[in-house]
Amino acid sequence: MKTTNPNFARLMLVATAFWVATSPVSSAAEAPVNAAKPKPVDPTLQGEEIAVLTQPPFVPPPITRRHATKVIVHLEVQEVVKRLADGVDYLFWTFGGDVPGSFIRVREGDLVEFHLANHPSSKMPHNIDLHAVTGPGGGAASSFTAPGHESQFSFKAINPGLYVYHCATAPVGLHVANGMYGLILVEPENGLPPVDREYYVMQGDFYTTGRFGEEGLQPFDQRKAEDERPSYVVFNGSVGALVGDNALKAKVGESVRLFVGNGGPNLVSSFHVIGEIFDRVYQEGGIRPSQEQVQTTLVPAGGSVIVEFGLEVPGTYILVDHSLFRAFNKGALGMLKVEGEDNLLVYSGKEVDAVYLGRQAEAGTDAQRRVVELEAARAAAITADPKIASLTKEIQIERGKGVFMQTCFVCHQMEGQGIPGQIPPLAKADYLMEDRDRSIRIVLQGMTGEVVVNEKKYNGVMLPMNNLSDAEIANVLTYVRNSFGNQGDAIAPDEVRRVRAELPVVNTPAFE
Ligand code: HEC
Ligand SMILES: [Cu+2]
Repeated sequence: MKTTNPNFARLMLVATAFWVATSPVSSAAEAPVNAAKPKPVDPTLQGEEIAVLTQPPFVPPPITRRHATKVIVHLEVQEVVKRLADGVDYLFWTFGGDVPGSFIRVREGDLVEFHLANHPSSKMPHNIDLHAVTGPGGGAASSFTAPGHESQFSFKAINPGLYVYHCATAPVGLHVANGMYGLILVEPENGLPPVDREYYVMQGDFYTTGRFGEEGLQPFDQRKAEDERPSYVVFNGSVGALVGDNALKAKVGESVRLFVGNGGPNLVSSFHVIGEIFDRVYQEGGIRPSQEQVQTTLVPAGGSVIVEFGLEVPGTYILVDHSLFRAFNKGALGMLKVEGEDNLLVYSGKEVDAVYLGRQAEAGTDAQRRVVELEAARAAAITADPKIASLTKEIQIERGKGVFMQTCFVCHQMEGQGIPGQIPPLAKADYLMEDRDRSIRIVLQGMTGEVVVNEKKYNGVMLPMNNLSDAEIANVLTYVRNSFGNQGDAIAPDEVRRVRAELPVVNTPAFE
């Protein structure tokens, strides 16, 4: 039976697939751009088509053709703020707008013409390393793409299997931690055995300054990433991405194939479906079933697995990383809802217990979403009140004084007077007062090079202080802007958060 998916059509990124009768491989004479490097003609290729890409949890339809072709893949990198959990946003870097990136499906022997675009609104250059590519860097060197640009390279899919792709731009760990990974399936020449449903699930670990569930736009935390202490471990890019209304669906009697990836960047997944046994496991994403009747299978970081199972009994099956604190406390939990007739010969019992699922069961409910909206509205109403605003500023100044006395005064001195010729003053400092965002950036990023403050030149080094929280930076700047003869306004933690998010590498010492 063919894979049938009712939601499939509306999720296609590129719904067109077409054939061109003429030879797909242009000769050197027809393509003057490549004149210097004539491409050899591949006699095995017939025709040309545009790849159908899908967003998770959906998978493009199985390939039915029995010959190789030229497949054109268009993938666009987008840097987008999206939900990581209820009330928690994160600036994701994505292949195709989602985490994980769009699913790519080609056939063994195909020539893949890859177009990687980087949206003009991106702040960072990106590239792609496909583990399906045979060649240095897996395409990374040929696909380095600045914002607003597009790169093109081609590769022959000579190895069938389920492969991870990811960004490999330095610092690689950061790009992958921000969500830059996905799966490409190279189907074997004769295809995979038919099943009723196929889905795409990919695990990833996320490192935010705030703890799990701490609200607001959360910046990346370099130290937690180095220590491999994620705040979130999730399937398909967010807590609850496969829960409730977003659960995977199937019916009793059907067979299901999951293409499971692990983007990491750090953790290995112990992938398990509570209440099911994998009839077949294609270990590590290889193309032959290598094991049968498996309970839990390892998915390496930067690796994958294919699992297949039949469904005998209706109910809700829970997908987890069986490292259980990840599942129940950090988000690595999804659901497969199976409808159909009870089969009392196989199982009789009550539905999945809500207590067992804990807080994950409620993720994504309307009530929770509403509470987040109301809390945001309340916070906005409070800050809009001028009396509260001025009291807030007084509190910030007092708190900021504490930060200054711990952190800044050693160099800038007690009265902010600085040290002549070495440390610029903050007292009555024109440079400080000129530009709010710049002063935030100086604390986050540090400062070097020549600077003129109150008509005197300085050329020293101030180290970044990005280990201070948004609130601490807002408070210390509010303090200096309202002390030592300066007359200024308050700087809100939200401004610091915004500036920090605009500088995604700020927490990341350059690795190159
Ligand atoms: C290790 C010494 C040191 C510490 C600690 C330090 N600074 Fe600086 N700061 C400097 C130096 C040196 C410069 C000038 C850098 C240059 O010349 O390029 C500077 C420049 C600045 C500037 C821009 C120039 C000006 O006077 O307006 C600001 C604003 C500033 N620092 C704020 C802070 C704040 C706020 C803190 C505490 C959170 C802090 N600094 C901690 C050494 C330090
Ligand atoms: Cu990247």
